[in-house]
Formats: sequence, C-alpha cells, structure tokens
Amino acid sequence: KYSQLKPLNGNHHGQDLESKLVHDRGAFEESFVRHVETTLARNMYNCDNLAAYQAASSTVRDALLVDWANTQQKQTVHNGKRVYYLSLEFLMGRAMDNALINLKGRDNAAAALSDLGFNLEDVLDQEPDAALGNGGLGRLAACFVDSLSSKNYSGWGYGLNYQYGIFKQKIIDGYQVETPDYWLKYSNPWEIDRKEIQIPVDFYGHVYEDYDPNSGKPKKIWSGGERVLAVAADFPIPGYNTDNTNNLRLWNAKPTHEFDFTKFNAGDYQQSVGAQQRAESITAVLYPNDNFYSGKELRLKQQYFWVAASLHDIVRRFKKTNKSQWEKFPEQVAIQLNDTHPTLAIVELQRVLVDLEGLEWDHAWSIVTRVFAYTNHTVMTEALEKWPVDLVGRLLPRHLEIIYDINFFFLKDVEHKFPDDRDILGRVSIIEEGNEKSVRMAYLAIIGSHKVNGVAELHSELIQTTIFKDFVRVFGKDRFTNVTNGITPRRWLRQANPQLAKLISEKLNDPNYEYLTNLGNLKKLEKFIDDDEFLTKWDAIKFHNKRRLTALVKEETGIELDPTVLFDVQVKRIHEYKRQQLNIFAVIYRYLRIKELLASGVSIDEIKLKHYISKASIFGGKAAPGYYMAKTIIHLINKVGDVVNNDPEIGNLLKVVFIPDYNVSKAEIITPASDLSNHISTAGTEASGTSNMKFALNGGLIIGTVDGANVEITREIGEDNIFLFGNLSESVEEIRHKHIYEGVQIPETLQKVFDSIESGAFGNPEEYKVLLDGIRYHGDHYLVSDDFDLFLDAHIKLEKVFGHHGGDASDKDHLHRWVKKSVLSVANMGFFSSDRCIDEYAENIWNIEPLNQ
Ligand code: T68
Repeated sequence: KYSQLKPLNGNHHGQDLESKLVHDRGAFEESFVRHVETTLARNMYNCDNLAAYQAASSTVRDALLVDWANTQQKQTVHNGKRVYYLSLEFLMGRAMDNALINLKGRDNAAAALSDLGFNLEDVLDQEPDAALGNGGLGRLAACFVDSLSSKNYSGWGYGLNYQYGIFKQKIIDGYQVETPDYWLKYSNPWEIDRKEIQIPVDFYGHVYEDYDPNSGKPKKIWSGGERVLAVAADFPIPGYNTDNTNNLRLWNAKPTHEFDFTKFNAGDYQQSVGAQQRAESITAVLYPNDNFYSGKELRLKQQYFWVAASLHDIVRRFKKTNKSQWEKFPEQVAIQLNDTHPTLAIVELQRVLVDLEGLEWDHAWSIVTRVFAYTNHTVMTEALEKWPVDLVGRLLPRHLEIIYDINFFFLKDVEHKFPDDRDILGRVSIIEEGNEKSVRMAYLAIIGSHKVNGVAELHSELIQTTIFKDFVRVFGKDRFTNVTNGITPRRWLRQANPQLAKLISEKLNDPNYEYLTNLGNLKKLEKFIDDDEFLTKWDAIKFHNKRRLTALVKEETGIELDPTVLFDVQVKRIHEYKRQQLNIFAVIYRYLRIKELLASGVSIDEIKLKHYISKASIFGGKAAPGYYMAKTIIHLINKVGDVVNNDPEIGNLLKVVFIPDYNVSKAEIITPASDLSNHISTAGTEASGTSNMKFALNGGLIIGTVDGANVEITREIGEDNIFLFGNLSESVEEIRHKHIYEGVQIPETLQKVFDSIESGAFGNPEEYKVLLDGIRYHGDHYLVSDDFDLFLDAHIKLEKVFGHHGGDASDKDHLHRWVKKSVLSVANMGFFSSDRCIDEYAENIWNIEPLNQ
C-alpha cells in the first residue's frame, strides 16, 4: 500500500492553499473572516483582539497543516530512520509569531490584520504561553524540535499535554504566591485533537506465569489492575525556510469507560464513575520542581503513562511497514531520553519485545541498547531520580522484575570484568540498598543506552569523573560524549529582537535572513567593528529594547526605570546553586556604601562620577512551591527593592526590581534589553545554562563563573568580552570540606550586609535567618562567602568599561568600548545555535541524515 504513495511535487491544491494563506493578503483576510464567522461563530462587528488572535491563528494553523500532512507523507514514503525526542517538558511559549516567522508570512499577516483594523503585536499578545516546562530542560526541548524541523530531519517530540502548565507567580507583599495556569481556558488552535489515536495503558495488577502455546516455553503475563487511555494531541512544528513540519505529540489521559461491573455493585456506581474520572488527573498538572527529585507516585504514573503510550505509537508505526523484522528496529528508530524522566521506556521496550513479541532476552536487549541514548542535565545528587522499589513494584510489577533481570545480567558482566573488585558491584547496581531500597534511574538509563551525553564540556567531563565514573570503567570512555547545548536563533534573535536581526541581515547583505540557519555567518560582523555608524545603530537598538523593557517593568511593578542606566539582569529559576542571594547581597552592599558616602557629605553626582555608575538590578524567576529557601530569596529581593526604590536620596543611581511570573514571552522582552546578565552559579553546579547564550546572542555582556557553557562561550567570544570571577570547580569540594571542619569566614563586606539585614533594614530579620545561617553556620554549600569579594571586584572592573556610556557622547572611544564587546559577542555566538546541537546528535548519536527537500 505504501509503495503506491508518491512524494508530492508541490503543485497540488494543498501547497497552493498554504502559500496563499501565508503570502496573499486577500487570502489571509478571507480566511480570517471565515474563521470569525464559522469557527468562532461571531461577526466582524463583534471581534476583539482575543477573537482576532483566534481567527488569525486558525488561519496560520490551516497553512501549517498543509505542510504538516505533506511532511508526514514524505517521511512515510522515504521510510528512513526517525528520531523521537522524549521529554516530560516542552516549554514552547507562544506559537503564532514563531509560525509566521518560520513560514515567512509575518509582513503579510501584519498588513492583512491592519486592513481589518487590528495591530499584529496586540493580536500576538493575546496568546497564552504554552508553559509545559520548568526551565532550561523544557526550553531546550522546544529549541530542539524547532531545529529538527528547520534542518529537515524526521524527528518527533513526545510529551504530556498538561492541563495546567507551570504555575503563575504573583508577588504579594514581597512573597511568591502561586496560582494555577489554566492555559486551555479558550480552545487551543495549535492543538490537533487525535481522538482516534487511543492507546490503553495499564497500572498495578499482578504478574503470573503461563505457557506460550507456540513455543511451549514459560512466559510472563502482566495483568494490569487499572487502565487509562492515552489520547493524542498533535502540535505541528514548522521549520524555518523549509516545508518540513514535524510533529510534537502530547498525550492526554482519559478514562476508558470499561467498567468492571462485577466489582461495582449498584451502590458503588458513584464511586466507580469517580474512579474513572480520576484517570484525567495523570495529565492534569506539570510538577513544578527544577533540579529536584520529589518522588511522588503520581509523577511516576505520569512517566509510565507517557512512555508506554509513546513506545506503543512508535512500535505501531514501525510494524506498519516492517512487520516483525525487529533487527531493523534500530535502523528505523532512535530514541533520545531527555534526562532520566523517560527511563522506563528502556524497560517497556524490553517488555514489549520479550513478553509480547516473544524475542529472546539477549536479542531484545541488543535491540534496546541500540535504540536509546540518554542526556544528563545535572550532577546535583538531590536532583537524581531514585524511585522506591516498593512503589515501582506496586505500580508496575512486571517492570520491576525486568529491572531486576537487567541488573542481574549487568552485574554478572561487571563481576566478570572486575573479579577482584567486590565493592564496585554495590556501587554500580541499579538497586540502591539501604533502609528503603530504590531504583537508580540514571544507572538504568546508562546501562540501557548506547550513548550518554552531558550538555556542556565541563559538565560532560564532570559526569565522567564524579557521579558516573564507575560506568566509564565498565563501559569505556566511548559510551560517554558531550553535546553542548544551543538555542534557536529564530525565536531568540529574529523573533525577540527584530531590529537587531534586521541590522544584521543588512550588514551581512543577507536580505532573506539565511544566517538564521547558518549562524556561523555572524562572524562577518567583525568586519564592522570600527564602523562608528554601525556601532551607534547597534547601541540605539539596545536602547530601544531597554525602553521596551522599561514599559513592561512599569506595567508589572509600577516602578519607573531610567533606560540610560546599566540594566543588570538575573532571570532564571530561583535556586541556591544559581546564587541569586549572592547578587542581592552585592546590591545591598552597594546601597549601604552609597548611603555611607552620602552621609559623609559626598554628593550624588560625585558618587556617579567617582564611585558607582547608575544601574538597575532586574530579577525574575519562579521558586518551586515547596522550596522555602528559594522563596526567602525572592522575599529579600522584593524587600530590598521596597527600601531602595523608595529612598528619596537614591534616584536613578540604584533600582531593584523583581518582575513577576518570568516566562518565555517575558524572556523575549527581557533578553534583548540586558546590558549585563548574571550566570553566577557555584562552579560545577550549572550543567550548561542556555540563557547565557540568549543574552550573548542579543548583545548583552555576561558576568559569570567558570561554569557550564560559560566556559565555551568565553572560548568563542574571547576572554575580553566576558567578566569571569569566582573559585573554580576543581577547588569547590576542598573549600566545602574546609567550611565544615574549620568554619566559614565571612568577609567584612558580606558581614556589613548581614548586619544590616539583621538590624531589620529589610523587614523582620527572623525571615532571613535560614538564609544567613545556611551560610554562616551550615557550611555555606554554595560558596557565597568565598565568591562575594570576587563578585564585587568583577563589578568594579566591568563598570569602568560601561562607565560614561550614555554620558559624554564626545568620548566616542570610551562610549564604544562596551558596544564593541557587545558586537564581538554576537559575532562569535554562531556555535550556540541549536541547529549545531541537532547536527551533532544526528551524526554522533542517532545516526540519521536530513531528508532533502
Ligand atoms: C537544566 N535542568 C540545567 N532541570 O540546570 C541547565 N529537573 O544547566 C541546562 O542548561 C538545562 O537543563 C538544559 O540542559 C533543568 O532545567 C529541570 O527543569 C528539571 C525538571 C524536572 C526534574 C528535574
């Protein structure tokens, strides 16, 4: 049947329709009006911005669907290897602007909407963020699906369609308050319901042994106790400058309506319906922890539900063309595990092959290990998943048996390889013994994969020398590799910073923005490093973007920022290891010093000239709802803001703002507006970081530690264009040890800060006791005391460079010193395109090639 399918030649009705909707003003308008009248059942006289967004996005969606259907057909006909990216999080943000950019239909849509009396920007602003992720890990997945499509790979994403994304953050009296993110309040035009794709997923129950009537051999049968349906919702992922439009499939949990009438007598009717209804709770909500394992049963249920449905779908697609030729499976399928969250997929595939398809254990296992690869995103022990054996055994009895078997055969090999090392067996066992036995998911992921990668060079080195070092001995160095993270320049340059993207396209003589898929071309900007006019334009764009952020800050917080001052930004999840506390302590120190100078009779103007430049410290980020310390840090930042911003002596010399509810669409405003951003994690803790890349690509300079991808960013853009400070990762363990055995030394500068906090300058000092005591008395695990003065010094140095910026315009050399660093950053950021990541994964891990258009 499939051999009869012919690739489409592009001249059929669908392609015409797609092209028209996106590129023809009249066609766009006609479709828009039709959607208002039919899809929305409204009329043009009753069409507000929200309705306009829905009608416009339905129009763009119609265009996308044509490419999407053609892509699926092309990929089916080609019958090549596909990659499946399994991620519990896809932090997509808004879809419409991105789709318009990738389809090159933005100008047409703007013109058409304007004809109809709407402003494109206002219409785009109506779209709720698809916030199905926490932070870097989820956003990485979103960048990767964009690159898979843009670089013409056949690559699908598989995840969950949470009804509630990451919570919305409100700041009330300086405290974080969480409210639910019911993002599907209005129908979602980007989601194509695939109600016909329903996959049953079982939980609980028991395992028994039976005989296979064909082979006469014993065989294990799992009889599940609870069944839930996985129903597909598809999201088309358009590529940039290509028709290739891949699929992101997110599962919804639905009740089966298969009632067990024998169990439920008439009186239990109510209860039985209730139990069915609870099926939907599996995909109700995203767990809001970033870099932290919390071990909830519902989370494990989510993981298995998603993994079982996705694998079933993948296997079904394989069997349609290949029947049971399992040897071909690894030639047709590559599966990337985004962290350990989908590790059960390894066990599930082994179960499908052995229990359901009747393959021998070893044969099945050799297939499994050729299919999977695992990406690690952290070395921090509190984030490593370890599920209690009891829980796994109850929820997934057959899977636990298989895990034990995998472990048995693995340990046998290890024993054979290291006959004289008894200790290694306990260290590498998938099962951690102890009070509560648990399954170490990372170990299972390594054993079941052919490649394991970290996400930046330093991080990949660290996993091989610390948490996984025994596995390097067991499997050899070749199982481990590095793929440094990247970001999509379509969203993070073209969409977020249209003016800069345009200036670059002009300077590169690249009117079609080809550089967005060949980001190395940015290098050519270096030619203009002494072109005054160019530097002035560059600076003016930054200023424009700062004004845009100023408006957002005013709207969100009521605080008025002066866009000529240094914008010093730290936006990311709030976490002790990311050290927002280090940043806010330094801000407090600055404030105290300014107050001292003022008190000693130095004037504000003199302070500005000789001591401190004017700056605004801009924070944003969510704390996990149960993370008390992170919430305390948010509270402190807000209280410092209250004091500093309302101090009549200070004026624009210092402002402190906390932007509530940091998310992808706010990041698109904040990133292009930063002069300086903070990536100041304790060395060795931030696996990569990706916002560092976004800021540098937008001409913001970085103050950072020698950690994660900062190391490679420095190599690419040059040491002179980044402000590094702090203790190095190789010293961290020793320093921590010293803290514990010899106590922590608080430098005078930091002591001053602690004294002022304890005097009640920022509200009740009791509230900050945990924060201060953690540093003073509980070992200062994140080395705040050790890096504090180094951080202050780095600021003195960088502020000298920023200096008269925005001041004396006749001092062009000085004025442009900062701007030149900004240009050199952007010019050398080509390496950090997620397109480069995807090519590396494709070549070194997945063994797939792009499908020529
Ligand atoms: C981040 N991890 C890393 N985790 O912290 C960051 N964790 O350095 C890296 O750049 C990024 O991954 C991409 O590789 C996370 O974002 C989580 O969000 C997370 C979610 C659930 C459980 C544990």
